[in-house]
Amino acid sequence: MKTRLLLALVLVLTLAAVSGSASGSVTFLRPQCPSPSLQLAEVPVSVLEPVTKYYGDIVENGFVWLDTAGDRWDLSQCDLIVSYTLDMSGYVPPPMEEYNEWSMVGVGDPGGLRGWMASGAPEAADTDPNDYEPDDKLCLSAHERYDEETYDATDPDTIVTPPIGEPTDSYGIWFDRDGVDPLDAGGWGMIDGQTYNTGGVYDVVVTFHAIDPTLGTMFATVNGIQTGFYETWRDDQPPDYYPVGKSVTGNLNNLRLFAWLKGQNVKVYDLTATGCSWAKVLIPMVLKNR
Ligand SMILES: [Ca+2]
Ligand SMILES: [Ca+2]
Ligand SMILES: [Ca+2]
Repeated sequence: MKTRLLLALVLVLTLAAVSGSASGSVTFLRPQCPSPSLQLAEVPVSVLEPVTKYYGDIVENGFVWLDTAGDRWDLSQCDLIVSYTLDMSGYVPPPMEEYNEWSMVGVGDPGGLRGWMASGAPEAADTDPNDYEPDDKLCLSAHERYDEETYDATDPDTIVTPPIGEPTDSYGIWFDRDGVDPLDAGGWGMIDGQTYNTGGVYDVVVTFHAIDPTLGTMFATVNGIQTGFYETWRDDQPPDYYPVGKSVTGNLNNLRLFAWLKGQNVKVYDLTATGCSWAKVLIPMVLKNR
């Protein structure tokens, strides 16, 4: 009896072994060890060499951030140069400054708008093709420091206190759309098509520069003209302070370009920026399971 039971048990075990090996279904359960897994993570990647972005034309009034949400300009890596052609030729506001609209092109950080070129045409309605009289005004502006009184940079790394000079005697801020008289045309720095006879069209270049991560400067040219201020007006000599710029504060490693066009028919063409940028990109990251 014992012999029969033993044979039956051997037979069952043998059949089980053959069946398992034939089907390949025999598995051995073991405790699972922690294993790493691949996941996508969003990280900022810097571009250390200057790159150029072309944003094209802006032909509608309104505010727009031009860089995508994850793209930022980093002044700690290199200067940012913003250029565009401003066309105010179709904009003639009523001849009182409070009716003029100011357009803006510049940079902001997550805290708000930081530095920009403001442009308007407060004197365009009152014009004389045979005399030098201002029409259009282009002035660098910073957060809560909007006008000529707050120009305070004498070179990209030098900020002076108090700000520079008498702002009413300026060069390179006011422009005449039409002609001037011969005496004015012979004055220092008077250039046909650049300071007068502009037609209301301006090639603007603004260079943003960081002194440290939160303090920098901006300098502009308009139709190739640098900005300056006289202590006492003289039409035969360059300005006493020339070129001049304006300080800018903010998170200068985290800037986005913006435009805010106001005024009927005001347009911006060929908006372009060259500088060092970083962008948030998705890259595979090995993350350890706990
Ligand atoms: Ca004029
Ligand atoms: Ca004129
Ligand atoms: Ca005028």
